[in-house]
Amino acid sequence: MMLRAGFLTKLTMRTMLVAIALCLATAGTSVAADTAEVDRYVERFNPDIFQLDENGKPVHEMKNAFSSPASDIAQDVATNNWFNLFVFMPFLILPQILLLVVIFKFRDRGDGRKPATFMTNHKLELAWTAIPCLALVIVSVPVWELLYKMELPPTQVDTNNPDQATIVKVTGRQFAWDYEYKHENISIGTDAAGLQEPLVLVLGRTTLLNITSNDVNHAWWVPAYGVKKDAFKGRYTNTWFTPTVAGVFKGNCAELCGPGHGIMFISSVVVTADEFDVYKSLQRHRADTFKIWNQLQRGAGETASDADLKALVTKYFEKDASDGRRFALRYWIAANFASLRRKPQDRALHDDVIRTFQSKRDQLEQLIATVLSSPKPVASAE
Ligand SMILES: [Cu+2]
Repeated sequence: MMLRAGFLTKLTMRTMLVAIALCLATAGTSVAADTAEVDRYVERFNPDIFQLDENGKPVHEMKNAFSSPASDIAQDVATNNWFNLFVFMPFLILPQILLLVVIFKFRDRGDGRKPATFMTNHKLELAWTAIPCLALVIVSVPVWELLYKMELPPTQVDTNNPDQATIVKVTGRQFAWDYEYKHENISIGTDAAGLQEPLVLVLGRTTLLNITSNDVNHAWWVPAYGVKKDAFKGRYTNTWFTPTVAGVFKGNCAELCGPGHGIMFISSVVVTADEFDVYKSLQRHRADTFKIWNQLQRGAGETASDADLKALVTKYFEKDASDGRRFALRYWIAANFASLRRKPQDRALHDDVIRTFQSKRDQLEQLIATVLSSPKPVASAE
């Protein structure tokens, strides 16, 4: 009997151990999968546009409107370009053929014949003036049409409806771009490391840009969108396009604006409407994560105290403890660290970030879990 009881206890203990091990394993995977999800969104909304693959090639290449159009306007620009090429190609090829014919047909055959010496042929001159003129007129028709189209978005797009149109105020400054989304109330510019943030747009949703400058003249140019527009101080220029391809698109300032002009990059990310909803939620909580971020990423070598951090995290969730807010905090910490790792502005800080990123992140993840699992404090009467 005793033996049997002992065996049973052993069995129960073993089962319990297995169960605990299973629980731990599942918990481990879920945390890992969770951070992977955060990292996936960081890569989606703020990709490293200078990232190189294992062969040293850029992961995100600069695409152009002709070979890889990524908007309706770019598609029109590409079509226009092929049409122009088709119309003008005979003017390139025909003279070369005629030149070969003349060289062959009127060559010196050694029979004493004298070459012709006439200078003019009015009919011929009229023809080779009129035909190119006609070609220019033919080509100008679709070009004017496209230039006109570029001015204003299609009338069927309701620009007051955020599901139909994204309106962004674009402000150039030496040497970065600031973006303000009108409907969404989002303001972005440079990230935690002072690097340019991408303009995030929605696939198939018409985008209107109102472009201006804070200082000197700039130009907002993303070749794959087929858009290049000047930015002047005290004035607005307008353009629009509808992204037709999801992905990362690079551009640059296209108006010489000072010593940093060459590195006044533009990047833009086209996402689905669902992803954009996540993006909006992240932006809504962003400002509230600053204090926690500052505490977490103190000077090189310094470590944030658990107590200070916990107080800030608790305060952060006092406003609302939703999943979206939780995800936003984890996202911004990961995104900020990702930016700092990309650009070593301060060498010591950069090395510190590389070395301590994982432990700091774990510290925060732990704190978030603790704060959210602890019972809500009773609101004080004050
Ligand atoms: Cu510039």
